[in-house]
Amino acid sequence: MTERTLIIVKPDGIQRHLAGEIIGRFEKKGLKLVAAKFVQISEELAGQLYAVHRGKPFFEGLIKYLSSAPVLVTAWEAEGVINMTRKMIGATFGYDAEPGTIRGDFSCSRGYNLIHGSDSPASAEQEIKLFFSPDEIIDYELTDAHWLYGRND
Ligand code: IDP
Ligand code: MG
Repeated sequence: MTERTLIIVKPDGIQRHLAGEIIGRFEKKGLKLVAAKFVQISEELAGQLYAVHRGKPFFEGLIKYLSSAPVLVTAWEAEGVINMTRKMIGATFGYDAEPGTIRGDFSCSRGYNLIHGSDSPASAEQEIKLFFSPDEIIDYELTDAHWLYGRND
């Protein structure tokens, strides 16, 4: 079943000129970009995105970090997109993330880990709603869908 996920290039990703590199990985994988916006998000919105972490010792710092500078917010669509993108993103802390993953290749930090990706269909649906209205999510066909998603069985 087709799924969607919310991917955010966080402030350090933009400041470190890695937005193209990060987005390019998902493009080359064959995922379908369905929404995008470049914004500086408020502390309130950052708090909504990270509501599950409220009360944890790193929460205040996390909110300040995410709202401190612009971010690139995107939504992607594909069957199994959440699982695929979480694997491509890698473990939460840059120093733990495997080489070949985005965090493993570009981050050594605990909290400054370049990218957010939804972790379940339920959180993806909720998170996408925080950033995009339904008319900002574009319905279109990729011309190479046959070659990207083809099956031989
Ligand atoms: P995830 O981004 O891999 O899903 P979560 O556990 O959902 O990781 O944490 C959300 C974000 O909070 C992380 O991406 C990271 O930026 C930050 N964070 C998580 N744990 C810590 C910590 O122990 N110290 C500082 N920042 C943290
Ligand atoms: Mg998370």
